[in-house]
Amino acid sequence: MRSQIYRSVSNSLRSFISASKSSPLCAGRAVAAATATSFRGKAPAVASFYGRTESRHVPNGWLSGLLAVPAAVYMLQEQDVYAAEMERTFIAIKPDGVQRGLIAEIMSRFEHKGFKLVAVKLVVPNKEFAEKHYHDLKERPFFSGLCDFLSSGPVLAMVWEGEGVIKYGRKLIGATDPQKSEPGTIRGDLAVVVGRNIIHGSDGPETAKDEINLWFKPEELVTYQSNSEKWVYGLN
Ligand code: DAT
Ligand code: MG
Repeated sequence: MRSQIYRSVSNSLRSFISASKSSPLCAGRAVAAATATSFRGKAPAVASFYGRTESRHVPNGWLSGLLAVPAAVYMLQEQDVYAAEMERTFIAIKPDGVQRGLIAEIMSRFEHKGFKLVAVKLVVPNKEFAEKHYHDLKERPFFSGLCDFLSSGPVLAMVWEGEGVIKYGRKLIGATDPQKSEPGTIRGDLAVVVGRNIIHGSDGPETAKDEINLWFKPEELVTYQSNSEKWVYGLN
């Protein structure tokens, strides 16, 4: 939905741009990287627009006309505009992953993929908090032991942002039981048994929202534009 709105805004801009194509505005090289944010407390979303124009010479006489054009329109000139629909997901390295020195390894997999870290903190949750986090599993026989374990030591709580990060984050993590996780996944490469599977990741948009709100205050989420985004996102 958001994506459609942004695409339609982009399309309008492009129509405007092509209408003025015969003017000397197709000049210069520019990279447009405008980030529209709509973080009102609990429902974060970011849309980024990236694009590129080709270099051309600008005859001097055209300069005054050029200055009269709104910068945003100028920068979107003849560009392939990419409207990314950003999501955020909650990822936690459990006490076993922290104690085994796997923080950097795990974070790098998300980072190298192209996802963006927007919140991180090291906390020792108490058992009541762990029970809230795993509330959907309270009927399971392992529930109490699981909550004891999560509250037994430091947990690295994180929020990662990117297009498709909720679903793809789960792919990076791998199957719940490391015996069934594919090699190449975090659990597949770094864990052996289900009771010590080192990492948690939200399993859908609703849980992502709930878990981010449980572990983080809204002001702990950092909205910023990463330098690499213009290389991670784009259309050809
Ligand atoms: P996931 O963490 O992949 O979302 P889940 O939500 O079903 O998996 O379970 C939460 C955690 O509970 C899981 O990471 C490890 C533990 N767990 C799941 N099934 C288990 C089992 N059969 N025995 C012991 N622990 C289990
Ligand atoms: Mg789960």
